[in-house]
Amino acid sequence: MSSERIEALLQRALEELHAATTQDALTEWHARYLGRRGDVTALLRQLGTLPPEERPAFGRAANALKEELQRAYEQREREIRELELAARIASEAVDVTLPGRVPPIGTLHPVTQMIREVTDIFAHLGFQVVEGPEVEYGYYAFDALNIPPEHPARDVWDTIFIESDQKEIVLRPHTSPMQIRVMQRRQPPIRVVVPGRCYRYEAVDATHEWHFHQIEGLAVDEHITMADLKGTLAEFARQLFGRERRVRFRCDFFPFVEPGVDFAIDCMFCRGEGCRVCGNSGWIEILGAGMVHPQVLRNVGYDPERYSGWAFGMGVERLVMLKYGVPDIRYFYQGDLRFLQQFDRIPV
Ligand code: YSA
Repeated sequence: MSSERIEALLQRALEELHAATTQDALTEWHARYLGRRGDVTALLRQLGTLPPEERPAFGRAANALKEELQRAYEQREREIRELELAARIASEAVDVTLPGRVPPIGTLHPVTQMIREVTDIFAHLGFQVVEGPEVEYGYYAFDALNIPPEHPARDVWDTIFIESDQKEIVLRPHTSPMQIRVMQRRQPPIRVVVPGRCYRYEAVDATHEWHFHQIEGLAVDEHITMADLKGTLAEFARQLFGRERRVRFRCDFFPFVEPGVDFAIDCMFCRGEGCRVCGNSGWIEILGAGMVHPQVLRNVGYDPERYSGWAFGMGVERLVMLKYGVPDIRYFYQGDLRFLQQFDRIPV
C-alpha cells in the first residue's frame, strides 16, 4: 500500500474521530479502525504479503499510523468525557437564586388544639397535666372507682375488652382510672388534668365515636368543697366559651362521686332561648363531675375524714363541636382536608 493511501486512511480516520461526539460513537470508531477487525489491523496484516524490500518502510508507516490514531483516540476520549460531564452539569444545574417551593405545612388536629386550649386554662388555674395508659386494668377502670363487677353502672361504659379471664384488661372507656393512679402515687394536695384517648364499644353516630378523647380533672386536699368545683368549672367555661356564659349544675349519678353533677352552659347559639343545637332546652351539657366518693378515697388509702376532693370528665370532640358548630363527630376522623383545614387559623 502506498504512503498516499496510508495518509488518506489517516485523514479519514481523524475526520470521523472528530465527528464522534458520544462515548458510543467513539467505541464504534475504535472498533472500525483499531479493533481486531479494524482497518489499521488489516493494514498491518498486509505486511507479510509485500516484497521484502518494501516491508521496513511500510511497517514504519503503518505503525506510525496506528500510534497516531491511538493518541488521537485517547485525546478525543478525554474531550468527550469532559463534554458529557459539562452537558450533565448544565442539565442538572440548580438555580439557587430561584424562589424555593413552600412545602404544604399541616396544622394541629382540632382535637389536639382543643386539648391544648383546655389544659392551658387549667394550667393557669394551678393544675398539672398528666397522662396515663390507654390499655388499662379493669381494677383502675372500674373496681377502684366504686364500680364492682356486678354493678349495673358498669354497662354504661360499653367497654372493649382485651383480656377478660384472670385479670381484666380493657381499652379505657374513660380517663377516670387516672384518678386512682394519681392518688396512689401522690399525697394531697393534688390538682391534675388528664387528657387522653378513650374507647367504647359504641354504635357510631353523629355524636358518638368508638374512639374519642376526654379530659379528666381531679383536685384533692383538706377542706375542698363543692364551692371550689363550681367556681373552677364556671371560670373554665367562661374562658373557653366567653365571659358572658351562664352556668348550671344539676344532680347526676356516677358511682365514683357523691354527690354527682352534670355541668351545663347556656347555649351560645340561641343565648338560652332554645334551638336545634341545645335541643330547645337553652342549655348545653359539657361534662360530668362531683365530689370524690369517700369509698374511692379509702380505696387509695386516703382518710375521707381528713381529705375531700372533686373530679370531672369532659368529652373533647363534643367541646370542639360546640365551640365551632361541627354538626357530626365523624368528621374528626375521616382525614378530609377540606374539614381539617378550616381549623388552621385557630391560634395554637
Ligand atoms: C364524671 C364524674 C367525675 O367525677 C369524673 C369524670 C366523670 C366522667 C365519666 N368518667 C364519664 O366517662 N362520663 S360519660 O360517660 O358521660 O362521658 C363523659 C363525656 O365523654 C361525655 O359527656 C361525652 O362528651 C364524652 N363521650 C362519652 N362517650 C362518647 C363521648 N364522646 C364521643 N363519643 C363517645 N362515644
